[in-house]
Amino acid sequence: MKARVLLLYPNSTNDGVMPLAVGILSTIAKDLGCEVEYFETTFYQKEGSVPEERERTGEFKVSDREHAVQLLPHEHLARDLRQTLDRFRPDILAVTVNSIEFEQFETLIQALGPMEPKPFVILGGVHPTVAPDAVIGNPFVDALCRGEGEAAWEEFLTRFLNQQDLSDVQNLWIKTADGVQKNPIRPLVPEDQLWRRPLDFSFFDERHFTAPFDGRIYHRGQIESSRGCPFDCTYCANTAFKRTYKGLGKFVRLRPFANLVEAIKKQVEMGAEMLQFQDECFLSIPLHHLQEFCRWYGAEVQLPMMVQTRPESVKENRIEPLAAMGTPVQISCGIESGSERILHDICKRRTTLDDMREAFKIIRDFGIRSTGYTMIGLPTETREEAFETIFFVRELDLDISIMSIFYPFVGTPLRDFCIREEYITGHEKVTNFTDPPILKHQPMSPEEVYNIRRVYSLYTRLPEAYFPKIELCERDLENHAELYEDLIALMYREYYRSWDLD
Ligand code: B12
Ligand code: SF4
Repeated sequence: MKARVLLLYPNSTNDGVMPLAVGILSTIAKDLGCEVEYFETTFYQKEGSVPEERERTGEFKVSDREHAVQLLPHEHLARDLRQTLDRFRPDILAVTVNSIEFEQFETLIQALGPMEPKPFVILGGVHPTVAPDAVIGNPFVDALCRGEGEAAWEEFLTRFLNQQDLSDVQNLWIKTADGVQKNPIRPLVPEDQLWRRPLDFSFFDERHFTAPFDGRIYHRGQIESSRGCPFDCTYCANTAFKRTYKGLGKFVRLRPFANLVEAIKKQVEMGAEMLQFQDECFLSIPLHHLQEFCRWYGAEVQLPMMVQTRPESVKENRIEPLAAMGTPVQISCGIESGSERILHDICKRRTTLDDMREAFKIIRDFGIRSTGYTMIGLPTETREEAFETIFFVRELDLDISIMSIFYPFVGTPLRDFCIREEYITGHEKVTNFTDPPILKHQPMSPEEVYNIRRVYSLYTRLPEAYFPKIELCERDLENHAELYEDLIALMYREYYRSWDLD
């Protein structure tokens, strides 16, 4: 049998990304002889896109994104998907979703109305992994894949094409005449096999590489050099993945060097001007691998690169090889909070504020650009503690810092805590990192949390003499819109360091 597969990515933002899952699923399906098409919601206008909100609030420098990517009217979205379905008539609709995107998917499917003939609908990604009951509960969904898809998708498709029984494919939850068959998860794919197939990037055009960054538009490539994170933060989905995969093999896997080199070369051929590494903790890889990578990258590639890592992994001997490449590097670290109580009692981080001071000092001393991620609205957090975060960030002298409003993702220990303490019911909508918080009964009201985030860039960058004016904007932005714009303009003019890539 031949099969037509429609890959669907219900992106919640207007920023073009190339979900690696799409490239992986497509390669496998094409290798098995399937006809594959791709539909995504990215370039349809939508409310509440986080990167745009961060530009409005002075955390990201405004780029000419509207010029770079023409957005289609939101009303066309369901119509265009319907047309694609009617024209392509897929046998399988394969959807990749994080939590927020699952809600987009449900809304979209409702807007579509009945589908004849209905394709076999299978969902995979973070949300089906951490919240399988909610996903399989959707009447439109036939199956879901928990955890990694490389081997499960291949086995599912092979059986589908051969019209064999699908009910016991490992990793899959699948609806059968006898109810939902919940199959166990197979062992993790070992690192020497995980990246063996090159990804199919054929669906991604210029818009997907378009990255508004630091006031300019770049052609940005995305790359995975390792998978999995060794830490267990209480607010992170990674903790749920690790629980799911307990006893099923090595969780943190390192991409073999030769394979990584080929993947980077491909990005360069596709015109990348900078590379964003998707790894959650780039510097946790063994030192000799890092040194080997830096020697090669510094000599052969030299494109600006952006990595994320934990402050604990920042050590002089790991930053030195990066700096020695002589190519611009940006390192982003999760700070989360400047309050020791929140950091230790709520986030269960073992790191201290002094450790983070040291980490960012090392980054700065080596002339590397730094980004710090913080959160506000964590359970039990007070206004004083939120300001401890603000003052901590001021002290660190970061190049970029963004603040996100805490949302308790399914599968995380902090969500269980919030439900136990009745801060949430567990039935709230998934929100974006810049939306008002969902937690009830907190020392700070939802408005206060929301308002502080909107002026975070001003509180963290402008001299303290401006605090009374910033507070006016914080408490009543609607009536101080002009002052707010002036302060943001002042901040960019006098107190912002652009990344000089020329
Ligand atoms: C890189 C990254 C980003 C990048 C790129 C995202 C992208 N869409 O490509 C950027 C910076 C844009 C980003 C943004 C956001 N991210 Co992010 N991101 C990641 C990160 C670090 C890696 C993702 C990745 O590429 N993994 C590698 C790929 C191959 O894995 P995968 O997508 O899971 O796919 C595998 C399986 O899930 C499965 N699979 C996936 N889909 C399907 C479909 C089918 C049919 C099948 C069979 C299998 C299958 O097979 C794949 C291969 O094994 C993850 C952390 C993580 N460990 O997942 C967070 C993560 C996914 N992000 C997260 C969040 C919250 C966000 C934001 C919502 C934050 C925000 N509010 O701004 C936004 C969402 C906006 C958006 N458009 O995506 C959370 C999601 C939590 C949740 N429960 O939903 C994660 C898990 C981080 C965390 N630790 O909490 N992100
Ligand atoms: S270090 Fe980052 S990816 Fe790893 S568990 Fe903590 S928050 Fe999640």
